[in-house]
Amino acid sequence: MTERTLILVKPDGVKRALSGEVLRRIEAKGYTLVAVELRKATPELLAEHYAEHVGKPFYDPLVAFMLTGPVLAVVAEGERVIEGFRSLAGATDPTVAAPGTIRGDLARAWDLPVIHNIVHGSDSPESAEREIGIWFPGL
Ligand code: DAT
Ligand code: MG
Repeated sequence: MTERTLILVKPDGVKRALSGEVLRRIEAKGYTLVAVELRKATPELLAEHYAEHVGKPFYDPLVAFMLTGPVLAVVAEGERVIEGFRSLAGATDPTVAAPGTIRGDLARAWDLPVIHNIVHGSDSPESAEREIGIWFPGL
């Protein structure tokens, strides 16, 4: 079934000029770009986006990191794109993310309280619908 997912190139990826590389990998895999917008997040928007992480030790550093620069917000579409993009992204910890994945190829451990791993991708159909509504309410 064709579905949609919400992808973010986080501030580390945008700063390192990897937005195009991430879009290239999404398109090369065969997914369709539905929306792409360079945005500055806000604390309110991030509180909604990361609602599941409120109260965790890395929550405040995560929100602070996501405010350090623009993010590229993307909606991509395709067969099983939600799990497909998670597979392209690789494991959360970039040190152990498999080579060949975005995180495995392009990120590494940082000496900071929050992991910098280039991309976000929705983790379920429910998350995708919720997150697309947050970032692209018009879609
Ligand atoms: P993912 O982005 O792979 O879905 P997540 O939703 O569990 O991972 O966490 C959101 C982000 O928060 C993740 O991309 C990086 C950061 N993060 C997660 N767990 C962390 C931890 N234990 N320490 C520091 N940062 C963490
Ligand atoms: Mg997540």
